[in-house]
Amino acid sequence: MPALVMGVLNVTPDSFSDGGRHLDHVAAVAHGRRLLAEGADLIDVGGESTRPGAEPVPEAEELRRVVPVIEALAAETRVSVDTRKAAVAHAAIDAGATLVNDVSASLHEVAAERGVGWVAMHMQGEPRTMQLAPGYDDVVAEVRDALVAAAQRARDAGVTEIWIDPGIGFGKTAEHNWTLLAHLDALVATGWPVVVGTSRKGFLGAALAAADGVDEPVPTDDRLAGSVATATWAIAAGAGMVRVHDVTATVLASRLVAA
Ligand code: PMM
Repeated sequence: MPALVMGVLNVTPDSFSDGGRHLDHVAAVAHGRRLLAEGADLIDVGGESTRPGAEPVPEAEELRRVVPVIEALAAETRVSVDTRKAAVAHAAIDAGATLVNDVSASLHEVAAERGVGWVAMHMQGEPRTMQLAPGYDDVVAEVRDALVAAAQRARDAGVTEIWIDPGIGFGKTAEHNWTLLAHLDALVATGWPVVVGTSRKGFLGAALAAADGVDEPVPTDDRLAGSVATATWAIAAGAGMVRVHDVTATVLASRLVAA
């Protein structure tokens, strides 16, 4: 079976005009439907940016952003909620989400209590400061061991659908990211299903620029080739799901790898 493609739907001020207003919801739902039409298997709805340096979003604001969008899309497809807050996860599940995509890898009890799936993503530190000085002795072993421990905790708590994700760009240098991608087999070998998110991330902008011999990172919108190449790489290494903005090309890549 081809790897699943999770389409990214960020309902944040920098993605639409001002997350949380009715028009933003209409635009967000329309974008989610577009990702579905492009072949996404599920839509990942998030209301708090976790980009390096991002400030935390208050709970009420995050709820206002994501709940109406999840309600609309969950009637049409599987929806995951990208959140670090238990209350937001609960409200998202009430609205129809069936997967908690948890970049803090701390919400397994919510997933257990509500009988939904859980993605445990690895992050060193927290978004506001995580890129200041990431450090590991052995990034592959440390990320793998932390994820296996998290997955076991979730299984023991009663969660039946558990994914692990190396958290590309979350408290990692570009070299850490490339090393993790080069050794994804170590995560796949744990037996837990693996999710990978490289889409449009900064390390691709830098690598694509270096390949072109320029200093300035390639802008976000011009990272399609790098996003699809690394998603294809991850799927070929055994990832069961990739989290992407560019759904059409990634779905084709996923089918090609399966073929
Ligand atoms: N990356 C971002 C947000 N959520 N969730 C998972 N499971 N894995 C990721 O790699 C991941 C994530 C940041 O990317 P964005 O700002 O483009 O959404």
